[in-house]
This record gives sequence, structure tokens and C-alpha cells, in this order.
Amino acid sequence: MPDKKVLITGACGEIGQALIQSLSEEGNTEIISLDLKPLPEKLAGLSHHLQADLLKEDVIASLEKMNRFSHIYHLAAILSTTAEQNPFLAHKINSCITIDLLEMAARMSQAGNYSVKFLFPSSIAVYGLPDLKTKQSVPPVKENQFTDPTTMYGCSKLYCEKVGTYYSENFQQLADQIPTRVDFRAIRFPGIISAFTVPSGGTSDFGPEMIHAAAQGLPYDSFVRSDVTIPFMMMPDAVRSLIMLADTPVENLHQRIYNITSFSLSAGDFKEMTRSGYPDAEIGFQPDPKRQAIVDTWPEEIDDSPARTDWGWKPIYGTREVCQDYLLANISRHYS
Ligand code: AKB
Repeated sequence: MPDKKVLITGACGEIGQALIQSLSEEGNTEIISLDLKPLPEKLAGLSHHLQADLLKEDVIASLEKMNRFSHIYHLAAILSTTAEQNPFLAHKINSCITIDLLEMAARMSQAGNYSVKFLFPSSIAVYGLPDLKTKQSVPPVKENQFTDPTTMYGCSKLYCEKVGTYYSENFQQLADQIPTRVDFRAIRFPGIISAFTVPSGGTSDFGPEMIHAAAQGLPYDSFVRSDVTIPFMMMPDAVRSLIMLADTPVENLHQRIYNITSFSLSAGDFKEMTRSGYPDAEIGFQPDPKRQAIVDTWPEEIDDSPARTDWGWKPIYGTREVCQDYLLANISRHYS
């Protein structure tokens, strides 16, 4: 009998695919993956996959009827650029589905009298720095500073952080019944770079798009200025961090929302890094003022010291040099 029964929503996204792979290696975990899309062939057999739309009411009801989840990794979301094209749909997908799943977790925990861990990927998009001067001069931003997002994606991530915390700490505070036990934990991710998949619909995508284009011999124009800097991390570290946070005993956690980061790079640094592996890569800069404006509100660096102290977070790909070696080797292999 597996010790853990895990639900992964948004399972066919970049983090989802890598998480299925990592969790399946643990051996004691039954994985139920869910996405609008079928599971990529390379992951076949690693999870029990449901191709379904969480906005349809009966989907959550049937999940609930068939399962008692120990962990929910709720990854399904519309990213920042796509969310701006349809903010109300983004609200439904990013916020409403989250609250529906928190309700499901609360009911499961109450019915079975056990604690359900709810892992949530938040984002640097919850930040909204007022101007470029502030962005370029503030020290690494802490969890409780500048949380004034300018995008629907950022607003929904911030809302879900708050509402997840509410379900863990104050839900049904006036009711006279068995308490629910939802153990909500969130990580604010920077831009994530994978050697094997390319993101879509995000505003931090300029970095990964550039290097993946070069590896395929394609020209690329960055949609942000070359000086624009934000924090990034590698996908294996991102997945490891989610599992680390899930495995940390609750008494070690002094907060529910944690920043994590590895290194900060500008779009110009990305060009340099890309050219070190693909010297003939054609890379230009054609900033799109609207997407540019979004990235200008995200911090250059974030402070992840609470995650380091409370659960021992430390990136393996922690410097630009280490990331460069790993990335160039794996991307080249991937496309060959
Ligand atoms: C996006 O660009 O929307 C995401 C993020 C920073 O959360 N990659």
C-alpha cells in the first residue's frame, strides 16, 4: 500500500511533468494526475491520469468520491501574459478552482480526520514595485513587501495565498464541529527554466524561449529590454523545493508562504549565456511595451532566507555558471 496518495492538477504543464517524474521515483506514492490534456507519452504508467476540466462541477465531486488524498499539488493555472488576455477566465481558473479544491481538501480532512497537505505554486508576480528606480535599488524583497500586483495572475496568486492560509488557520472558526485540517503551504517561484520543456503564456518566458530557440537554430527577439533583470531557477530545483516543503514537519514552519530563488539574470545575461553555447545564435531585442511594463514591476532579487532557515532550502543550480553548464548540455542533447 502506498504511504501517500497525491493529486497533481495542471499535470501536463512544465512543473507538473517534472513533478510526476520525481514523485514516481519515491516508490511509496500513488499519483493521480489531472489536466485538460492527455499525459505526454514519456510519462505513461507513472500516474493514473484523468483528462478533465476542473471548472466542471462533477469533476471535483468524482475525485472526492474515489479518493482520500494525503497531498494536493495544485499547479493548474493560466500564466501572467495569457491571463491579461482574458482576466475573468484567469480568475475562474486561478482563483475559483483553488477555492473549490481547498473546500474538497477540507471535507476530506474532516471525513477522514486527517491532515491534507495542499502545495501551491505562487509567483514573483504577487509583487508590484512602483517604478524602475525602486526595482533597481531595493535590497532583495521579502515576502511581506511590495505585494501590490499589477496583473490578474499576480492578484489571483496573492488571493490564493491568503485564502489557503485562511483554510489552514481560520476556516469555520465560529462553527461547532470537527475542525478541518488543511495544511496549506506555498512557494513564490521566480522564472523557471527547464532544459526539456518551453513555457507558454508567461512573462518571464523571454529567458527560456531565447535559449531553446538558439538550440533549434531559430532566431529570437526578446520581448523585454536587455537590462531587464528578474530572479530565475532551474526546474529540478523548483520541483525539489515543492517536495522539500511538503516533507518539512509542520513545527519547523514559521510561515505558510515562502520565497525561493537561485540567481538573477538580465535578458542581456541570457543572451551571453546562450551565445556561450550557440555562438552563431541570432538574438535581438524588440521590447513589447506592455509585457515589458509587467516585468518592470517584478523584483530583481527576492529574499529567501526564511525558506533556508525553516526547511533547509538551497538550490543545487545556485549560480549562473552551474546553471549554464547543466542547461547547455541538456538542451543540446534534448534537440539532437
Ligand atoms: C509568468 O511569467 O507568468 C510565470 C511566473 C513568473 O510566475 N512564469
